[in-house]
Amino acid sequence: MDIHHQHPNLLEWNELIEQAMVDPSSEPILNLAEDSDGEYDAVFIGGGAGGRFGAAYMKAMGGRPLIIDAWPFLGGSCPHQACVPHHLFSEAAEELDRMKWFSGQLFFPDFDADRASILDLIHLFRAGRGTAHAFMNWQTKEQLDVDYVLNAHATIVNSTTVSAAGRTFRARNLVLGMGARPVWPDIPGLDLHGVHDFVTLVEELDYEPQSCVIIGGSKVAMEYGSFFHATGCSTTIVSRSALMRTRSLHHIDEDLRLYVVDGMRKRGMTVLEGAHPVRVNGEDGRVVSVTVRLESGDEVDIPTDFVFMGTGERPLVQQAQEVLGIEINDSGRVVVDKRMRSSVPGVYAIGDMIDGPMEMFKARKSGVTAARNIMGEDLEFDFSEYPDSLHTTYEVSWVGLTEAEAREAYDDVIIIQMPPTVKGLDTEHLPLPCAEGTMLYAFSKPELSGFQKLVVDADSRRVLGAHHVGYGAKDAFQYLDYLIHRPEGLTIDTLGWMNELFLNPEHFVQLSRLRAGNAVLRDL
Ligand code: KPC
Repeated sequence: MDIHHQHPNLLEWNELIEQAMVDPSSEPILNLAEDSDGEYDAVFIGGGAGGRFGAAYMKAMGGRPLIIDAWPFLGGSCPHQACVPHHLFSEAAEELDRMKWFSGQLFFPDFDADRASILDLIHLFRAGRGTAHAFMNWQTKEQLDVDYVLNAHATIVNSTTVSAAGRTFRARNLVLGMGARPVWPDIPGLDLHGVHDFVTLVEELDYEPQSCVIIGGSKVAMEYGSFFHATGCSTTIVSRSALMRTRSLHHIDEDLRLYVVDGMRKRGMTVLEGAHPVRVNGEDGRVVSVTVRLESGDEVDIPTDFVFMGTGERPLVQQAQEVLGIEINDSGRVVVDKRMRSSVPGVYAIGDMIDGPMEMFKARKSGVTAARNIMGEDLEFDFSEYPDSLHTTYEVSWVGLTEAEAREAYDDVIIIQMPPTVKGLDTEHLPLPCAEGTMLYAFSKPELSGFQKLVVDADSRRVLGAHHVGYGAKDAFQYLDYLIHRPEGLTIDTLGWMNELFLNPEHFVQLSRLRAGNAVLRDL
């Protein structure tokens, strides 16, 4: 179907995408300019965040990009199965958590677990995700003027040629952005009905789980586990590593980690660290329990009707490996340099195909980095340092060094923290920190009102790291990241002289100002 001369609105796009999704024999969707027989500057294989942003940037610079994607929509897994549903579920988890703590108090009704349904939220997501898909297609065509072929599998012929939708496309460069898919370890019983990952959850869940065992200790495990548990689906996490101590997360401050994991336990979740899943057991083809070897060596059977896999993802590298002989590292990711160039000349890789966090900023910026290098710029993208976050029933955000890392690297480190660690202070009853989203907790259940820590080098007075559990502060960490990683850094004096918006969630401004007058800095 050639839609280049048509201009579907969002509703029409939505219908077109929906039809393509339900009909496996549906035609490819072609949005190709008249002169599309010419050579492209790059074919972006995969129109997820990396491919879409890379192609858009290239077009804006006067280049000729083409995106090819097997799905009938652009935007990739984020709006379809990954970050968008996760954010919807995490927002629901936050609301449900508040409703449970305040059940029958103030203006809150009695909490009704029957109305908190995982399935309802999945249906809500499935019914609504098409609007994001439609917008991605509309924006990329009408506003960004990028050529694309959707609903078509791309076959790599060589490093300058790709075929799709019965056509052959030539390009000076290929940019590989085919994304990643969840990977399951080799444990007996994973073929039973009732075993899901974040993809099959939104695509296939067909019953309301009553309890859940999560295998793995990843961000996904913590985030989805907190959501399931908040709906009343009693959840156990089985993790080999201590939570938030997996290799994929860096700069996790121990006090922040303890506040987060204790908070999960306080809400009734079972967190088994140092535990190994042995097998998933079934009856009549359905999950009934999981056998787990505990840290002690004892084996226990945990009854459950639902198993959720939070054991990580692997990129889709097979075609590039077989056809191009591209170099892959031990963790299955494409090896690239800081310009996103792979081992094959003219072939770039971006997003979840390469090492580093499987996060949006890396996907989009790696796509843009590939595009700008292809267009002749000499641009490096170093994503070894970045701000990070996850959801439990809280927003958890962090950037820069932990207290322990800072003490290793600097002689004189001070900590600004709320609640402070002072023996005998009885901080369980301290209504601080309080800010957006924690005021009700602060006045009713103060120990639930969050945690924050600022790590400062007392000699240079520079902020080295910031760590926060609460609400409303996550976006500030984008800017804290920028400020503290500038060559001149961010001093406690500059931070303490910012114009805070009353009880700003990070609180760091007010607390920094209380100490900035000291010639010799001290903890607070
Ligand atoms: C709707 C939304 O912004 C989340 S999906 C983003 C996909 S993309 O804009 O291609 O990064």
